[in-house]
Amino acid sequence: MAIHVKEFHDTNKENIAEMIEWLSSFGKTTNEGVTRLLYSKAWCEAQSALKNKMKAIGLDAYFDCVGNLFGRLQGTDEDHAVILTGSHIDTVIDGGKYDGAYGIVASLLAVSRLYASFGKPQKTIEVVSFCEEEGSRFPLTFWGSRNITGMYDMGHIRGLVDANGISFIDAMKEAGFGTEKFIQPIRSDIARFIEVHIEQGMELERNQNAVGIVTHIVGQRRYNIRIKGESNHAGTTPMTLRKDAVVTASKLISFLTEKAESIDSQLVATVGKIEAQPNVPNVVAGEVEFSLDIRHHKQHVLDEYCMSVFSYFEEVAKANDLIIDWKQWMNVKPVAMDAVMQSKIKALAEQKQISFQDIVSGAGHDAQVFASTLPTNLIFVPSKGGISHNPQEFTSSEDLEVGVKLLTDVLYQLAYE
Ligand code: HGY
Ligand code: MN
Ligand code: MN
Repeated sequence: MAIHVKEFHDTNKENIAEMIEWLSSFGKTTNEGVTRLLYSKAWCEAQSALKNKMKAIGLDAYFDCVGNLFGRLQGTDEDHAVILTGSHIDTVIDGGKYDGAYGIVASLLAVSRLYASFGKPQKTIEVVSFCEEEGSRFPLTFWGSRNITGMYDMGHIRGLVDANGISFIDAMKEAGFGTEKFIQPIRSDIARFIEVHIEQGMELERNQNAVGIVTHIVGQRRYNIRIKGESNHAGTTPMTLRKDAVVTASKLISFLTEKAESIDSQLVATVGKIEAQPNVPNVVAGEVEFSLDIRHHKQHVLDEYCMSVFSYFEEVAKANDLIIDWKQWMNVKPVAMDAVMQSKIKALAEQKQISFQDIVSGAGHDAQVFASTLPTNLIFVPSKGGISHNPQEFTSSEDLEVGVKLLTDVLYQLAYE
């Protein structure tokens, strides 16, 4: 089937790399990273600057009441459901310039090129800047996309506070959201979602492919684990009489790490955050709290791993007369991307001589929230050295531009043909 691909003249003076630099200026850290946490000052400034950018392109820009930002290019067929494209505006603490931001900027550029080259589409396209995906400020992820799909509402944030004790609801109100001033977030008029994102791994670079067409996104489970032992004097408490929460934590962390390595080579388990109390050198730690992030693209592997880890935790607690409890605060199932569209994207890539491969996403994405309810696709561009969630995160402007070009072709096919 001959693919109908039209050349687009790029009317944008700005290019993708300049736009990435511009967006990364909101929340820039001292070591060239980016910290843009939900409802923070940098977040507010970035969202309002993007709204102006959307208006400048000629899109109808608007917020919903949780702070998702949309730029709408109305189609001539008013009744057809919306083709949604975009990514998240929030970042991890001291993260990179591209995670999330690239997907938003690439979608803006693609839509502005299409509008400049072909005018109004048949089907409405909306560019979205999701308010939050990472779970970096509050212990809750996908706040933006899960509100749009109706998986979350205001009830899910009750009692949540950030590291400074600021409540989720107060932070939202402080940023001007959470009020009837804006439309409700839940949507039933979306036909499909497509996201471009940096790979955040090193497969594309290693295989020298320009894009990754994602087949599945891994399932993810995140926990907070708390160990309650007994604080005591470091000098006068014999080793055999201690209830040392740090020693216990080290046992649990060694077990869960070895178990992950032995159970399946593609399973990953990460303890990224750990706090000891009272956290002073001459006191046996009475309490330790640590995070656990577990990922795999098969549900039964996640189930098997969690079962063995938590039964081990129970054994250790019993044998050492300690309290070990855990709270799951994230549970996202592994999902498959839309296979029909995957093959169309491959055909477009071939047509444009863009090297591509299938790829499983080890990172979580808003695309996995939509994939459980509507046809969804995710396209990766390479990350230099596979580095991400780090100020060193980098993708060349050539690689960024390939992703924009492919997204433009895909949106043309979806909304103009
Ligand atoms: O943690 C992740 O997988 C994503 O970057 N939020
Ligand atoms: Mn991320
Ligand atoms: Mn991301």
